[in-house]
Amino acid sequence: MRLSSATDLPAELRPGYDPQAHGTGIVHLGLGAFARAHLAAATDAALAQAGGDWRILGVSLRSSAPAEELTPQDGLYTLIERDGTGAKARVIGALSGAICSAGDPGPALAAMADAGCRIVTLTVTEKAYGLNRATRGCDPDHPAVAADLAAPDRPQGVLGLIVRALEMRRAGGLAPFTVLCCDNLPENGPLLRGAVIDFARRIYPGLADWIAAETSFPATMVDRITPAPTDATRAEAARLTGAEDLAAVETEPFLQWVIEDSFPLGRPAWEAGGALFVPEVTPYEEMKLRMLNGSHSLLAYAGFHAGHRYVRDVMADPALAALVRRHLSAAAATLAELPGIDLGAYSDALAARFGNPAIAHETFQIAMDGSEKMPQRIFAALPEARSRGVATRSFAFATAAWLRHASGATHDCPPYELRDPRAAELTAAFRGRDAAEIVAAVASMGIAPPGVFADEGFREETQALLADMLARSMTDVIADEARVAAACA
Ligand code: CS2
Repeated sequence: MRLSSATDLPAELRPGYDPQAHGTGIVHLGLGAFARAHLAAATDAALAQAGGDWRILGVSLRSSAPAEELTPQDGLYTLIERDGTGAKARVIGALSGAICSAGDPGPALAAMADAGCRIVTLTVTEKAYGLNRATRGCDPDHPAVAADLAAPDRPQGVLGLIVRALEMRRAGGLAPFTVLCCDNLPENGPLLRGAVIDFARRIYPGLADWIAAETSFPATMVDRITPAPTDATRAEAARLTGAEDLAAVETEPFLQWVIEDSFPLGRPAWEAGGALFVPEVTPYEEMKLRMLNGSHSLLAYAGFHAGHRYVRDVMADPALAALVRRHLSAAAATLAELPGIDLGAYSDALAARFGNPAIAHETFQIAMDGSEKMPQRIFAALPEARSRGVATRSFAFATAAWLRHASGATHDCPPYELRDPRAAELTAAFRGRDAAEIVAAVASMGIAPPGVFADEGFREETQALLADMLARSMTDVIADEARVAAACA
């Protein structure tokens, strides 16, 4: 039997409210596993505690699979939380529907332009936005941005959809919705704001001023480790609920969400789901991006190339676990103090979360899109590392491991295809060159701010480590590096 509102679920699995009694107040762009494990889970808790018309219409930008999976289930799906002590499930009722905007953006635009829609949330991954981080505007050469600038009334991409929907609201005399970016970008709200206004200015100049004056783009820090669901996820959901569920997701018990409280049209009581509302998100965001995501990228590149498929396997390898610990300490030393947060305890909690034996999180998944991830995770920490006298070696190690991944070298890992929006340029940087030339070629791509590779000490450390990683097996390089780390500790 397929999961749906007609399924006779035991009380402890059912949403703690009647989903049909709540209207839709949120349109979400990017209906992947993360949104289902994080935003929708927190919204579910808010609906159960405080009610309101805050259900979510989920929109996939490219794939029709989520809508095909969720629609026959009335938007319901099983959320499984797992750790070493076992698995806990509940059925989430926060999704009021699921659609795909590819081919026909009309229904998504209509939902965003509807008076009931008060927030548009996004989890579309870093590369989907079409941001120009240097100008803090949009990137007119990004494929979706270019297509949407040419045909703004049939948008395919994030900026095009938001701007078109805001134009429809303005024309209809409605206030703008709040735009809540939930991707791991630095200063994600302000960055998206700049790109949306820049995009609007190129096609509807009057609208750009209206957006700048009226639309809120709160910054957020989002955190929940969520692997891509597999057949094992669906089998476990069926075992736990007794119903077939093609949209089930599994995740860790931990959830963190820090949000700037700026919602002119209101918001769900997300506190009920664990959200923390603060006036200034940046310090939390830097902590999470540099410590969690920075260590994740380091361990994903080094771990994948040492033959470890999952993050938990990396943490079971003592040499690699020591390098993760070194990185957590180095990253912590670059951060501003945050009242109430003990970075030592945060590091311990991260190491334990990475080691969660019940979560099969693939290193290859985290290794994707490095050109979009490295800047905020690794490079952003360098100025503070320098000004505070923090050793930069771990950042150089992470950078070299990323480049080793970009090189396609497969000494001790399975063959793979480099997944990165700049894969072709990265691959070209490796043609018949030594480590110094490779680093120079990558430095000229503008992925890192100019100061990063202009720092001679950092560049030399990176080059030397890369030369070693290209010449030897990653396992041997890691073993030696763990000795270096132990000697310096
Ligand atoms: C990971 C993140 O895939 C990745 O790059 O580092 O998705 C990470 O699992 C989340 O940010 C955790 O909150």
